[in-house]
Amino acid sequence: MKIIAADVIVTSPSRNFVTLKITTNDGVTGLGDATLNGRELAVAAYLREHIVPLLLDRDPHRIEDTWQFLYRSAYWRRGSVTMAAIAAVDMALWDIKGKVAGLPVYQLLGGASRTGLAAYGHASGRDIPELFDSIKMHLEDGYTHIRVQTSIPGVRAVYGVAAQTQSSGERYDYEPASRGALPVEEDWDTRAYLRHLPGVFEAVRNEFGPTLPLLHDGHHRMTPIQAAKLGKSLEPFDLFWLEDCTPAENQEALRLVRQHTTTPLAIGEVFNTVWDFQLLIREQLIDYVRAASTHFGGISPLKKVMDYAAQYQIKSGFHGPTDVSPVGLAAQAHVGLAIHNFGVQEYMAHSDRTNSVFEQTMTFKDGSLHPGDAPGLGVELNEEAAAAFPYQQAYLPYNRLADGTMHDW
Ligand code: KDG
Ligand code: MG
Repeated sequence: MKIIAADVIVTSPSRNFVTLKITTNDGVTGLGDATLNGRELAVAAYLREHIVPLLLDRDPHRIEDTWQFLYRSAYWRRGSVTMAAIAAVDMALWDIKGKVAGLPVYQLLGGASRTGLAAYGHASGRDIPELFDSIKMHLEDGYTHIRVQTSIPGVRAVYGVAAQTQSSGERYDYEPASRGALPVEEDWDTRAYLRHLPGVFEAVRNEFGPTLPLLHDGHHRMTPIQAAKLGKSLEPFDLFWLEDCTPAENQEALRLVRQHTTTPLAIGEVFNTVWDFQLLIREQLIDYVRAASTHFGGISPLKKVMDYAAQYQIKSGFHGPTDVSPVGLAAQAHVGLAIHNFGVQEYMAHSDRTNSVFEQTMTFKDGSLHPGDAPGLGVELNEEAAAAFPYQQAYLPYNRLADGTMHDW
């Protein structure tokens, strides 16, 4: 069996997605997600110009060897563009292997360790009543775990907070905040945030009781001591996790945070490789691995990092916002179903338009996500539908402090 074609498809049904489609001489096809939000075309060019020519005539069954070849032969290792491109190849080859075997990918990874995946949804509100409505709506939709993000007095727009009131069944996408030639500028005030957030969680606990697993994303905005203070002040509200409390570049910062708080920590959505987690796992500085199959080199390294994490009782919490395509989401759902140390899956649900382009076997029922039992990943790309939605330039927003200083978004 050999690869005879590899095509890169860029489509924007509700947002931009980059998909790699590999075809074999037997007519089997496999899909991989290569979407890098805001920098999509860099990955599309990397694939088209530098990877597709290397794939032709290769044996699609040699997944590990192809991964190592693409990683090592580039010499210039790691980085989000390179790793998203390698991820797409890895996923597409697992998809093909599953189709040839007649098995869903999770069966090839060791079989199901559970009946389905617990998922968390994104509740948000510009004030407490709106936040409560959003939490209720997510509970009605079946979510068992809820991420809580709120506005902050004095700050105009905050990451993760829908700019409009949400009603049941209606989706929101805060990323990118707008499409167009330039990214949108937002503002930020960490001290106001640290003062406001504990009261919000207190109100949520008073309203929804002690048992509901609650999550929060700090989106890389705090210094180590600020993160430690937040973790400590949230302890009475028993969070399931506090995510990205500090910027990921300084991993040693987590040592300081850990010394001060027992609030569980999740980190790694911007990490690209297994090596990025080495220190954090070995020193047990985190509780959840936030990698996404798409930005992390695919299914193969995701399984490896989780096997390493298992030795330290660290669990998965794979990154699943809507900028991870249905192909990327399926890829990590197969991993999540198979591994023993699954924690929770982030699940925002894609728009109907996205789902009309990516036809899927994935289901979300009674709070449980399942990738389905079709051979391979369980996603097919409707190329005719995809062609109706051409690429649109889109950027993520960015932050400035009151005095104009750039800050992490
Ligand atoms: O493209 C950026 C998003 O993937 C990121 O901001 C989402 O932080 C995020 C999350 O936890 O889903
Ligand atoms: Mg996040």
